[in-house]
Parts: sequence; C-alpha cells; structure tokens
Amino acid sequence: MQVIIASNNQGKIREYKDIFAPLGFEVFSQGEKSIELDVEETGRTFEENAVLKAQAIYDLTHSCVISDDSGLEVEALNGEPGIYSARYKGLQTEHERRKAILDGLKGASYRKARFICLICFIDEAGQQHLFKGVWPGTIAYEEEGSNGFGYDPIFISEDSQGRTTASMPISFKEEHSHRAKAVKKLMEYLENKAESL
Ligand code: ITT
Repeated sequence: MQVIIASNNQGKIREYKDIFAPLGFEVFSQGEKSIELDVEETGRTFEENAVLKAQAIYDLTHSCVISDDSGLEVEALNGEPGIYSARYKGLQTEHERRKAILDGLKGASYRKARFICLICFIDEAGQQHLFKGVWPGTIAYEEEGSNGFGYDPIFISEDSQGRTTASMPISFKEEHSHRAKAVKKLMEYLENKAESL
C-alpha cells in the first residue's frame, strides 16, 4: 500500500519511514510527491489539526494519507505548549523552545508532562480514522542527548529509567513513544480491515 505522510517535519517523516517501510508499505513524504503545502493549523485540538492536515493532502492526491498532530503537555505550565508545541511563544528554534520550558519550570519540583500524538489516516475511499497515543513522563532539569527531535532532549518518559528520550537508543522511542502507541492502533485497524475483506 502507498501512503503519503502529510508532514513537513523531517523528524516525524524519518520516524514514520522507519516504522512503516519494514512492514511493506511504500511511504512517501510530501516532498517526494512534489506537494508544497504547509497547512495552517487553525484547530483547537490535536484531533482537529490532524484532520485538517490529512484532508488537505487527500483532497490534492486522493491517495492514502497519514497526518500526525503531536505535542508536549506540561502540567505545571497549564498544559502548555500543547497544540502550540511547534511554535511555542513564537520561538524559532527547537533549542529556544526547549529552553523556554526549562525556564518556565525553574525551581519547580513538580515536572509531570506527557507527549500526545493524534494520527489521522484517510483511506482510499476518503474515510477519516483517528488514533491517539499518550506517553507520560517528566521534564528534565537540563538538556541531555542528541537522538530524535523537538523536545526529546528534555523529556524523561516513565519507562526510561530517568534518561531523556534523546539519550535513549532510537529503537526505544520506536517501541514506546506516543507515536508508536498511535501507530500500533492504526496497524491493528489495518490488520482487522484486511482480515474482513
Ligand atoms: P507538521 O505539522 O508538518 O507535521 P509540525 O512540527 O508543525 O510538523 P506539529 O504541529 O504536530 O508538527 O507539532 C509537533 C511539535 O511537537 C514538534 O514540532 C515538536 O516540537 C513536538 N513533538 C512532537 N512529537 C515529538 C517527538 O516525538 N519528540 C519530540 N518532540 C515532539
């Protein structure tokens, strides 16, 4: 099956290719299909934004599409950056956005957070399907590690024995992350669908 990843985030695209290619899917980025589109994320929830991104690419291509709206919710920052994770406080670089979170939590011992991933899969018939993954953890006191992307150097998941995601092997994130959990639900859906045909 051919599927287009409706994203311009190279970190996400790499993760989807690593997950889907070994399963026999032909995975294309927007760039590989010459689709120059950066959908405005005007939704109020991860769900709404995931649907907006997937639908825009489906309308252009009529191919199977996967979009991913994801982000980090920090409890002591009232759930911020949330759906604004990619543009937190209008800061331009991932490093500045990570620093803003560390600064926001300066002196705080309550550092609970979670990554959220909403996948919208649109099938050949144009039907939308949503899958959610949540990865609980805490925010580190300083950056550590260089794997992954985005907030990985400051996120310590519950299952990583105190290490940031960026300092764990890439295979750990592929198996445990918010994205991995949402992908597992999508795969279950696709397997059930194949069985019922
Ligand atoms: P697309 O909309 O083109 O896919 P984007 O980066 O704008 O790319 P989002 O709106 O979903 O995507 O924002 C997600 C942001 O949340 C992303 O830029 C990271 O800063 C952060 N994020 C999401 N998943 C992450 C992960 O697995 N590791 C680290 N940070 C992550």
